[in-house]
Amino acid sequence: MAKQKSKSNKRTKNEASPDSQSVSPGRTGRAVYPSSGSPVCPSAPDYPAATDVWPVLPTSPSCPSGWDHHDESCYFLHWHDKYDWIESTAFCSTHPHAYLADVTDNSENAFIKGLIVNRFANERDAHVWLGATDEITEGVFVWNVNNQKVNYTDWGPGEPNSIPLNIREDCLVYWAHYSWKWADLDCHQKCYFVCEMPMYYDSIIGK
Ligand SMILES: [Ca+2]
Ligand SMILES: [Ca+2]
Repeated sequence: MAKQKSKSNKRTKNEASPDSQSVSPGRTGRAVYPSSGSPVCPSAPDYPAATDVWPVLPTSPSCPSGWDHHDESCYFLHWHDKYDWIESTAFCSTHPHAYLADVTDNSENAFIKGLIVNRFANERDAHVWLGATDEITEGVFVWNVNNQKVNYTDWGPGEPNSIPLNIREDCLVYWAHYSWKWADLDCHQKCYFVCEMPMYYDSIIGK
């Protein structure tokens, strides 16, 4: 019985299907699903114009408004209010993928210094936090974002000096007094700070 039923439903190669008219690619851009066989995609000219349907992605990565671009990162110099190091770290983290900045080479250091000098040209004693501390092991500074040891450095004269002076200065800062070279400083001091985020996330997520 089963064999006979199957045979009765089978069409010959040249027999027209009731759905044969809808098998041809449609003009709506959608694949057409016939009652049997594989769906058929429309030919290329039937696709809508890119600007009509597809999301427009940036042609090159960019930074959010108010952030400055260098290399593959975006930077935000927080200059309105001063916060201690922990508060500054938390503030940066409120923006997706951002963190208190790490500085890994001379190019990045020079760029951030440029932001600072531009903003604080008349400041003589201001500090700007960076995201490193030697709180775990005295004298060994580590970037907070990835626990990497601080290799590139730009210490001011005599810095870091918490060990020779036997004072508690565990957090990394730019200091105007040293023409914005680095110093270690008491983490509880209130300072300006710089956040950093990878430019990649801005372009993909759009935040
Ligand atoms: Ca960095
Ligand atoms: Ca110091």
